[in-house]
Amino acid sequence: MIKKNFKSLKVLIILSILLSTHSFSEKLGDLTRQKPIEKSIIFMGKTGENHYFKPNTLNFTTGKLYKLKILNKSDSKHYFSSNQFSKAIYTRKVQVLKNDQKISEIKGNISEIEVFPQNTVEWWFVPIKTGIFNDLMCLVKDKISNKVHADMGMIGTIIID
Ligand SMILES: [Cu+2]
Repeated sequence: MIKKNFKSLKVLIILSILLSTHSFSEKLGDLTRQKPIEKSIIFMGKTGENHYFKPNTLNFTTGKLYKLKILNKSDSKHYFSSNQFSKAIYTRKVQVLKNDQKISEIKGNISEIEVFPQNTVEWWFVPIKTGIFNDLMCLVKDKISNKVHADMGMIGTIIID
């Protein structure tokens, strides 16, 4: 009789542990209100010579909140444009900065962002889908070479795992 009670107590303990971890994993709350992980991408290059993303590969993980700083340190305007990436994330907001001060917040779905020379924009988002996206590019036309920036090297890859 005592042995049997011990056995059922064991089963009860194991069950309660399983149930508590199960309910914990279902209560992640508001994913857009986590502490953001900061990442940066810089628009580089010189009109007539080259244009590129630094780095040209970005890595993210689903379910985490990211603050991606997009900095334009070149002499031309550029686009951060990846159709596949924009469909694999949930955007919390885009913040526009001026002299390191916030001057605007944009909310809603964002498909691409253009940043003008010497300016910075922050894209706050949570990746919701995994994938390797090779369509990061800028299609602005170079005023001297007449080629689009993507053909002059401004392409990149975004990996979400
Ligand atoms: Cu460009």
